[in-house]
Amino acid sequence: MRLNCLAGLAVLISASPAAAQEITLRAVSAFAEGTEFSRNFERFIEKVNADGKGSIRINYIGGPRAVPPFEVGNAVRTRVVDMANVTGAFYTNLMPEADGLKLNGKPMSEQRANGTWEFINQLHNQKLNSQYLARQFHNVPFHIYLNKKIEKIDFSGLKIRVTPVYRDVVEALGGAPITTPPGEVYTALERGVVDGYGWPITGIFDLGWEKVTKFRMEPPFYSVEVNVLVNLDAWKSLNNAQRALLNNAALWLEGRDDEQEAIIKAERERQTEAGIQPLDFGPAAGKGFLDRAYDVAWASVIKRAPETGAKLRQFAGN
Ligand code: 173
Repeated sequence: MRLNCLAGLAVLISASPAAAQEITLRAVSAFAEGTEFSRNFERFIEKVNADGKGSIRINYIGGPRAVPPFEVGNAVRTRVVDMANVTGAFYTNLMPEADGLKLNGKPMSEQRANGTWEFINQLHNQKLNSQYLARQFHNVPFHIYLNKKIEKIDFSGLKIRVTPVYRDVVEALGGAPITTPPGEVYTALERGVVDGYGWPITGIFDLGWEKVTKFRMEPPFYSVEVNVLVNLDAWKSLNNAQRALLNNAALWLEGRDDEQEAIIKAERERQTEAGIQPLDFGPAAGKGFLDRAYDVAWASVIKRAPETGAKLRQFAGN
């Protein structure tokens, strides 16, 4: 009798629509596991897996050991993975407009309310076959870090590690850009293959780069953007409840940006303690640098994507 009951229960469970609809999404991050730009995505996964029990599960495959950073965009496009945590800088080959996302530092609540998110989502639908689920770190800027002291904001004679984020501004200021994924920066610095590198204000300690970094150039510039993308076919295969669950978790994730101000403050102090010296050339030089940095970056985006790039700039309002 007891066995019969259990057997009956098993049949009921396996036949119930909720169980049949549980879906697993395979996810990767373009940044190393457990480091600054994967951390909040990993918290997002934990939240989805807790809130979505029985309905949706994210299977986190991991960081760049699973898929090389510059191939993550294509892996989502072709559904080699269902979901990715990746910066637009790593898929500008598929979507030149992605280079313009760093130029919009407005909070996502505003970008969602004023049509920016929708426009960027359409671009991702068309060019990356993906849903633009969330954008993180709008309030975290980038810096150029150097091992050679400069007397003014001029990179002549310097080799600087870049991604598309920094390429235009480094070139405009006379530097020689060398593109590498994050995983190759430490060795390039150690061997003197580069004299400096672009990176956000946060995250260098995760990678041990403070051991091979002498200076941080001021001012900070642009806005970090790390996106959660979902392959569009995977997205369309979800039911309304599953999509709502992911959207809610996405808004929660975007809300984590409120924690960044304190993280940035602590990071700057820690860099000072580690002996990394700021190179600050004063407000006028700083403003000149920022104007130039935005001008050359927008010009580059608009050259590659005239109409859509111009529209992105309108939304950014700078
Ligand atoms: O420097 C980089 O690798 C880069 O482009 C980036 C973008 C967003 C967050 C961290 C790094």
